[in-house]
Amino acid sequence: MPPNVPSASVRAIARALTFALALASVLGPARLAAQQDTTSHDMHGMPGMKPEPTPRKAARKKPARPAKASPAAAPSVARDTVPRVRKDSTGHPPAPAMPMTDDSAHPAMPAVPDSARAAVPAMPDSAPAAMPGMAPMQMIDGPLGIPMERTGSGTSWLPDDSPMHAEHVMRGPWELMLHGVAFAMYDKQGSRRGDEQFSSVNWGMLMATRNAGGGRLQLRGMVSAEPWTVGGQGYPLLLQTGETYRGRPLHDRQHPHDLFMEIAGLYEHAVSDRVALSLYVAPVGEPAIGPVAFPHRPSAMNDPMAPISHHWQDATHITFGVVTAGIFTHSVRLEGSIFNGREPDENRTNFDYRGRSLDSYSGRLAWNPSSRWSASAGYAYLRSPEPAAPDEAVHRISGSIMNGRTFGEHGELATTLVFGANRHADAAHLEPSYLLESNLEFGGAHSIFGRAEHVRKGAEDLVLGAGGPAGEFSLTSLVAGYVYEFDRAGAVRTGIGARASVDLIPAALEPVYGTRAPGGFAIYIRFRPQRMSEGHDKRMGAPKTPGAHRGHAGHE
Ligand SMILES: [Cu+2]
Repeated sequence: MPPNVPSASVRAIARALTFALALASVLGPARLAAQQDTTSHDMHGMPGMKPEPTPRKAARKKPARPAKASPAAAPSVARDTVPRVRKDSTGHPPAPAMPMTDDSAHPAMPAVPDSARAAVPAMPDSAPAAMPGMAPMQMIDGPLGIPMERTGSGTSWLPDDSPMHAEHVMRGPWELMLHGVAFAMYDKQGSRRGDEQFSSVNWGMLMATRNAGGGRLQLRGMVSAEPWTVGGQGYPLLLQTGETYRGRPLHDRQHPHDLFMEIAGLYEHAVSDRVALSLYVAPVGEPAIGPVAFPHRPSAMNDPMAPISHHWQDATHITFGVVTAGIFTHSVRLEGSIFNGREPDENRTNFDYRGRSLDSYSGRLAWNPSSRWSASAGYAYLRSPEPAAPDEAVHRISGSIMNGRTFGEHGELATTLVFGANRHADAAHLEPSYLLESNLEFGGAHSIFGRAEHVRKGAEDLVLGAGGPAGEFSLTSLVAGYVYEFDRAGAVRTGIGARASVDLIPAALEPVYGTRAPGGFAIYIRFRPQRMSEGHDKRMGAPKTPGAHRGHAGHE
């Protein structure tokens, strides 16, 4: 394929560089502060956080709050009805040696002057760098003892053993968590419908959680710079379809995500020691439909690119207007949503409410039978998802199975299987899609991932035009990738990755693509927060040195 016209390439490169610089300027101070300050951890440099004038002093003046969870209560986590503050990442009750407030929370790791560090054999180089993530480690679990790790996109559930990559700090009664990822990538897709582009796929999310009114309140804000760092026509991705650019449906490109990906509040409250209710209100958010959306899936964490079945499975993760009510036990959750069923328009920085109402609905059942597994099944009626065909309603059914586990010091394995199908209201049959993806982090610098998809898309989806092939086509996409994390010392982990894909398409599409096996590749730099905890079973496991299981920076 010929490269883009030069001016477009230059613009794209400038965009990528601007973004990389902005990211560096945001993350740089955080790392610096983290390395210099071994006694406290606050939110320097995090987007959206206004530093308090005297954050540490203010925090120190607060009297120590008594621990809510008594040692006797800890083993019966699943029976707790009131959300509790989990005092360390092992799930053990706070030991006397580990008071929970302020500076004294680090008795096991006193601040050691730089000059002295080398002389402390018991504390390898991980100690100083580990401290930033190791500030008073409190996590506000949900009602019924459901761990924070289960939090997926919207109100979806992940396996409890899914590791969280996040920054974390307590501010008074609030637990603040910053999640996110940023990729700066060069992407080249082959064949007649391919293209190449520099872009940055990215998102950041701030979650503020606190106990309130006998339940747990969580406020979320999630943003993406993709309207600028990817651009309105999206990045090249063969066989991808969905949404529009300049009034025309996109094909072979993935649209950028909106600036506002989520603005939502979630309140959960136990009504007995086994049952709790939840209410999710989101000016921008995700209705209860399908699997955990791919940006939040541990199994998709190292892959910058979207699944080609996105609009068959989880594309509703950005919806402008959602209300979801749910009832759940420790292992089962049933939810219903009403929402604005229109997909985001091509103005990526505004709120898409004009002329819209909560005209669509969905229901979903989620089941976490053990800490490593999560399954879901859902149905949605989308009244008018596409502006180009406003009279066309869509029925969507979905099912998913996720597995997550950690092993060794830092190893993790996450796998997701998804089924999602659309039926247009005027069509008699379903257009199905299947996805299987996995991410394996060996525990050191190396990670591998893969994704296989099979989806049926119509000529209209693929924008084949009046003279092109008609009907429906079975499309297969195979992806493999590798990430080498070369900077593992700080709060932000930096890796370099590569991703290759090959697609298998029917003979009818050969005239369009020029081949039956079009392919593509991308190389990229990936930034993400360090891993926050070692997963649920680790916390419930044998006692460890307090703090030794967190932050784990530097040493492998
Ligand atoms: Cu999306």
